[in-house]
Amino acid sequence: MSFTTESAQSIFPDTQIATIVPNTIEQFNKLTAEDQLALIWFAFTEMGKTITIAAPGAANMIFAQGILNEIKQMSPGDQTQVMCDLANHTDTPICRSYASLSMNIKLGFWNQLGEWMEQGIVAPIPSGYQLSPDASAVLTSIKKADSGQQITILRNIVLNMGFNSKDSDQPKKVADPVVVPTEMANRTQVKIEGVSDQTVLSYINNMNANDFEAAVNLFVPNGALQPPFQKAIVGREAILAYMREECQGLKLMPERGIVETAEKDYTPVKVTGKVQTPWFGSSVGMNIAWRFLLDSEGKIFFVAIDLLASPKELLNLVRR
Ligand code: EQ3
Repeated sequence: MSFTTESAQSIFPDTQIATIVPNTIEQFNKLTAEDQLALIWFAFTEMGKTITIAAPGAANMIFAQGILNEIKQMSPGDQTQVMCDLANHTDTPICRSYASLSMNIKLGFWNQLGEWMEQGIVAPIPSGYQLSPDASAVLTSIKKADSGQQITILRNIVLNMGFNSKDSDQPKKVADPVVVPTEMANRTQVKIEGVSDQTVLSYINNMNANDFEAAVNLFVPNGALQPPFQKAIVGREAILAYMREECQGLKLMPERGIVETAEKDYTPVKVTGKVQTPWFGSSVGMNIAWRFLLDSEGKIFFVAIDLLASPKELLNLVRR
């Protein structure tokens, strides 16, 4: 019997993932829209003391410009209503447009609104806003999380806002412009303590060079990639589309790993290290594990990317 995408998920079962992320999001989703918006504002103000956010280039923001300008021209009451609608997933034209934006443009949209809220161009969270006890408890959980976990919570919340429908009134999905891979001569070559496998090294090097086609060619045709807290994405085409949307400008910094002896012709490899997102650069290093399963030809059959529960997990490379 060989591996399936399903059974591959249980390699390195001792890996401790950051369950604080889905748990906090679940609690957050039960709050009122007003509490949700105020809570993110407070969480951001708190985080902003230690980390800075890098605004995306103007070219990427063109697709959100229409709704941003519309909001800018509204009365403060209407601006607050739009933000509540987004949090409530209300069916409005703005909520539909928002849902069609790519992940990076959604984040850039809120980043712009946040700046305008600070400048008084968009209605701010009323000063003296009192969070409900439930919302305060969620804020306390967010404060307890490490910075990598905090930005993952915020990103996932922002990503789910708006209104998505399959009907014909739903605007077409907007993709980020495709970036050109780094020239061969300028690419970095990582070293991983304990791992010299060429497929694993090439995967990391290609991802760091934004060469997603080369990265995806390292997979078997029906290979799978499982992002943190998500279902596995199966097949080269789907993985490539995902990488183009989610992986531009990521910096993968693997540190160490372990290659297990092959089982049923498949070799499990676990690598741990840090990942930086272009949004926060070197001010936030997420603690990450990659759990690879390579086939007998050295192709990637499966890779799970996990956000780790604590930095201690970076050293958890136990054999089964
Ligand atoms: C204005 C304000 C503050 C208040 C208002 O009331 C409400 C809102 C929503 C506000 C604004 C919020 C803002 C501006 C939020 C912005 C959040 C941002 C920029 C979050 C960015 C997070 C990025 C993350 C977590 C990236 C993680 C990437 C990872 C882990 C990548 C992993 C991968 C690797 C390593 C692979 O090998 C394969 C692919 C994969 C992507 C899985």
